[in-house]
Amino acid sequence: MPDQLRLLHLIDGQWREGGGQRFLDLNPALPGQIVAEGLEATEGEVDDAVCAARKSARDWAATPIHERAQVLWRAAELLESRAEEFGTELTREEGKTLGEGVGEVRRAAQVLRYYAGSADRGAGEVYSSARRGERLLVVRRPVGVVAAITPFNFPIAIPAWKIAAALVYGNTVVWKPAMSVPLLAMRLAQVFTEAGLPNGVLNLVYGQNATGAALVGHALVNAVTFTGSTQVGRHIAADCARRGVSVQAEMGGKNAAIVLRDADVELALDQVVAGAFRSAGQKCTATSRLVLDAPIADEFLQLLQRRVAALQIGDPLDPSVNVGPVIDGYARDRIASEVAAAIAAGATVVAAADQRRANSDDTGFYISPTVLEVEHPKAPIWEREIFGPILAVQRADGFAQAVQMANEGDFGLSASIFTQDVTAALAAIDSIDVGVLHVNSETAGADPHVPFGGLKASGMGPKEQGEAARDFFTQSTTVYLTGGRSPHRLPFDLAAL
Ligand code: UN1
Repeated sequence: MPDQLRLLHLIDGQWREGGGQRFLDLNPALPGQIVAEGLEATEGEVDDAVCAARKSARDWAATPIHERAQVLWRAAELLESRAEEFGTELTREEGKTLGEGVGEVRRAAQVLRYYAGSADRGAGEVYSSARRGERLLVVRRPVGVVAAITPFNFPIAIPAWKIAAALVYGNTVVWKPAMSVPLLAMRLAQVFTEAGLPNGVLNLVYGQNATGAALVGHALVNAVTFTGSTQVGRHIAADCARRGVSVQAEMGGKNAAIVLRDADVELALDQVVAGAFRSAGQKCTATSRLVLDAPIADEFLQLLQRRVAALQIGDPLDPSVNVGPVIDGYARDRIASEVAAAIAAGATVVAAADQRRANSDDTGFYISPTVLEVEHPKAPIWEREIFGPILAVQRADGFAQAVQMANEGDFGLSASIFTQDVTAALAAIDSIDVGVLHVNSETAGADPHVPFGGLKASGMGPKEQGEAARDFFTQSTTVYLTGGRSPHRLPFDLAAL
């Protein structure tokens, strides 16, 4: 069992110190505070991890899926029983509020249970044959060794939905988490080992981009699952395509909420505020654009201004805080400069939060939730992913223009439409180019039993979660099955039975 503050790699079932550079896991609300520390993996250690995954792949694939699922059930129970403890650690290293941190650990448990349930679901398909005495089967087999690269913003939920899916379908995994959230990575790996996962089936290595490159470029890796920026995702996908390695990349978003003139304004306000500012806007599914139907725009902005002004910013462990810090100083400075550039280019601040909690430390990486109205349809703040608590607003003249605005730019992850008009909702389904559409709810959120992922520049390869996960984490073999005897030479008369 690893020491609380020491970040150890998990390689072939052994908790090991890395042989590389020292790294620190810092609290973004109190940057002087070290949450945990460790040493990065060397390239040799990445190789050890991949070789361990390769070595254990055959046995794990041959283990009945119900036994593999048992490990997931036990891991889910362990997560559930430690949700408060791990949720607090999550908040300390990532900065989302404690409620969100604990909620995310519980969500990870729910994800594990969903995949454990795969053991009792269909394992392929059966088709009729055009020939007598034959059946056609489509069976599913594991892909082999999966490399998982995960982002900082969901330190345990995203890893859970990649790793649980990979494992239950019989693959082995080498995982490199984002370097700002290594502690929750170790916690998830720990619960898997405590739940009885055999050595080498899940391996965990910490490191920067070079470690990620050594992992995804390793000759023994068969598939890569990635969540992060579009730039990195496309780079990985191109490299994988060259080598014939399958890849799933879940990338950026610039997600619009459309509020039509007939919407329930209070509901829309609640959902827009939650979608834009929970997790300090650091979700690829966050609401980062608001399209207001012109007749209600002034009223909506006035009410939004009040809601935003009431948000409490500060240490996310304080239960009265609504918005914690962003992940690090680099993110804070980048977001601040995007906002300054937008204002210099003509955007107007229509709402901003300024309620800093007294107990929050000024060195924390805080960005005030801000709503900016933009006039120019091609303004960078309208099209670029900012990944912070920043909401850009435009006014539209009715449904058609609103949809056009929501579709602007390269991304196509999620969108919301607020309306009570079924005709408009149905038209939205066919005309908003996104992988996830919410009608009268916020743009964020992803249930484990349905596909999750984006269109356009937001996604590449099969989607995550639900049955879509099975498509990525297995490969199919089509079997033409006959009994080996000609129908004329059966030892009985089939027609007479
Ligand atoms: C959610 O909206 O709850 O990185 C999940 C992200 C997405 C997951 C979003 N891959 O924000």
